[in-house]
Amino acid sequence: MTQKTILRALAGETLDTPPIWMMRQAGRYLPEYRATRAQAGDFLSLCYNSELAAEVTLQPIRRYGFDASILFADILLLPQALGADLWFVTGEGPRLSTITTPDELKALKPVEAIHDTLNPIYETVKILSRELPSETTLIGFAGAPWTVATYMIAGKGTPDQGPAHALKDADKPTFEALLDLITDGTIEYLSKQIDAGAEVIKLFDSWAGSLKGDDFLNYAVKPAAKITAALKARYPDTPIIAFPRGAGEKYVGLHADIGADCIALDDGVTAPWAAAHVQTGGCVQGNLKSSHMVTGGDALVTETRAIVDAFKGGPHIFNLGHGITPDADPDNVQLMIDTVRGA
Ligand code: 1CP
Repeated sequence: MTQKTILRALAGETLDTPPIWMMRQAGRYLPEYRATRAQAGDFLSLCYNSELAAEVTLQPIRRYGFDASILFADILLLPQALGADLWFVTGEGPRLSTITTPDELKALKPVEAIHDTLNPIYETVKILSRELPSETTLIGFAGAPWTVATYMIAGKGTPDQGPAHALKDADKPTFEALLDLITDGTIEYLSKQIDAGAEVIKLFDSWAGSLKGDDFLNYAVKPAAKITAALKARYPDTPIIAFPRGAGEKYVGLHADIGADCIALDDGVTAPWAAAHVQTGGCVQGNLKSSHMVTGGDALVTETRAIVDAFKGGPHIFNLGHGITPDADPDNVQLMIDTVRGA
């Protein structure tokens, strides 16, 4: 049976044309997303409305024919399922009740309870596995424990993850117990996504870059490795993409250290460097600056071709180095796709 292109790349195959999808491909830059989000009421209602969440997941597939779709949800639903309060402030972003003391940690729910909240997400996955075109791969995801912990500790997004670093330094046992709880919850959450039909899993460690020295090993690499080991034991055939954003030189060796089939690259490394030092370990994905989706033009075409060229000697999935932003022009996405497929 001919496999889907994304699965072939994740299995280590070098393809003539890299398969392509885009981080945050369902989102505010698309008018059809804004319409469905308005219909749902607010962002969280959209996440928990399985029919509408499936609809916005399908929108970029219909418009562009990407090779993969990513479940529409958010990394902050797991903290909510563990008992944290979660809401979104328009124009500012997420807010959560904070976990910084042993008592607050103890008040969270046990891992087994998360499915009560997260069942609609599994339902979205089931709808998608029925409705996606047969050539499109369905990616499930979660936040990596450190990144999720930074939001649970600070109660919001922070530029330097200061509150999480402060708890790590002031009360390591509480910090590490929180990370362990998130790790165990993530394993159960992702297992249910795979049971429901997710074919690939991606772990987003958006704030891994602020972990220095041994902290990177202990709080980015080890929790991710624990999650991949647990998932591989249960689902040996489900590929895993790890995205330790901002890892820089520490990207080297991560396929093996995390046990991931693919490492996603931000735009802080050059493609030729990553081809020589990271792609040697397995499939890579990412690297194009998201700002090209705003500015477009010759620079987009030149940079897209350069990335395709740099990674042509090994397994590669074309993607951005981070999520597309709401001010992006949908026509620039089409230009990127045409450039990759026509290159
Ligand atoms: O107003 C809106 O419609 C909300 C904007 C939005 C969207 C479209 C948020 C709020 N989350 C999402 C969806 C989302 N989030 C997806 C869905 C699928 C897709 O990619 O198409 C995914 C994979 C995420 C993952 C996510 N959420 C991450 C990791 C990836 C990354 O971008 O670094 C993070 C850090 C979040 C937290 C979050 N959720 C939303 C916002 C604005 C934020 C960032 C907050 C901050 O600035 O720290």
